[in-house]
Amino acid sequence: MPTALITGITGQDGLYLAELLLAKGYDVHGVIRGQSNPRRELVERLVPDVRLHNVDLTDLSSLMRAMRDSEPDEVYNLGAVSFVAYSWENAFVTSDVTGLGVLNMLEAVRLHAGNDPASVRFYQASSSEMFGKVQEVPQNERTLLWPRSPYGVSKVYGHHMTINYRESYGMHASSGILFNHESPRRGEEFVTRKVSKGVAAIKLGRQDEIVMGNLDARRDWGFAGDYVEAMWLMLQQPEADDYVIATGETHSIEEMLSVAFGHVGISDWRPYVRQDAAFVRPAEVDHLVGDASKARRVLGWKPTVGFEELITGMVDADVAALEAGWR
Ligand code: NDP
Ligand code: GDR
Repeated sequence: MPTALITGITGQDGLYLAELLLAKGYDVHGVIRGQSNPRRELVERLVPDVRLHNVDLTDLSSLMRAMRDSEPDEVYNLGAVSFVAYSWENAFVTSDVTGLGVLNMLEAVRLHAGNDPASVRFYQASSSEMFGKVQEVPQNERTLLWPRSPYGVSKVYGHHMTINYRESYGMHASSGILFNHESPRRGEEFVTRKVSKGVAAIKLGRQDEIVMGNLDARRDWGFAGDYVEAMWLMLQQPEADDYVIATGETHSIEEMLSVAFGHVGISDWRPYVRQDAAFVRPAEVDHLVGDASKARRVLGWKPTVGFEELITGMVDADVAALEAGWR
């Protein structure tokens, strides 16, 4: 039975990845931070077979202890301060966790693996935010990186450090450059979930409006369940490498609003959406769209959930949760 260690187990992707690996027969370990993490109960309920370790990405010794106690064949580094807007107000902590945290994890893996650096396979959760002010459309693995936020800059650091450890030490370290992926488990601070939850609450008469930022931005949105499959596929390859994972389709925030409101029978969303400068970012990434042809060719990966199905599914899940009194 292979063993995997996941950082970021309490997040959207960590939960889907844990479910995927457990279904494949892995022994799954997860790291959880904080002395009283409010999401521990969720992890214990959804994936009770995962063994949890108290670890923080900023603390190398705690990572080394988790490596020693779990003895993983595969490490998935999903932990990060991941909300782009927050990263301007908290640039140091973002750099510490999302940037230097990757170096800590790579060092823990390298030191644990000893004379056989490739014996532990490593996945780094890189991001389309690294393309930022896009230098070509669509973006692929060779597109010049031009990050536009402290989060994006931190991810570029982690991405290059992963490549550097692969090249310097012969580690089996892969970087997945993932475009936005969503699900009913998405954090409520992100735009798709903010909209799905807001639309559900408006439909049920519990909220009057959604207050938002830039409605012109476009994103390449896929389903998180599909994207964790790509992470696993990367670590099954004989050679480590970097892959863009995306749908290749973009939609604007306005289109997303139209689909979400349309699904609950509201054809004109404009009276329900108010823009507020508080949600507009100091710098924006406007035209992210990924070219995942390498992943299709080498990994045999392709997305299975389309944009409308993704958004309407999220609205349905939020309506059901609100009606059931879960949220
Ligand atoms: P989430 O924000 O849902 O989860 C982030 C995870 O990181 C949480 O489990 C969080 O734990 C953990 N974390 C934060 N700080 C620390 C720390 N100091 N030490 C240990 N763990 C920490 O992110 P997603 O699941 O959406 O994304 C997973 C990864 O993929 C992230 O690295 C993200 O940047 C990256 N990514 C995500 C994309 C997406 O569209 N979802 C696209 C591209 C990349 P806690 O519960 O304690 O806060
Ligand atoms: P993003 O996701 O920044 O792409 O990062 P987010 O959903 O936060 O924003 C997407 C776009 O929507 C615009 N927007 C708003 N965003 C939020 N959150 N709230 C609003 O009210 C709002 N109004 C408009 C934003 O300006 C932006 O253009 C996500 C994260 O998961 C990262 O960790 C990951 O690396 C990238 O996706 C790929």
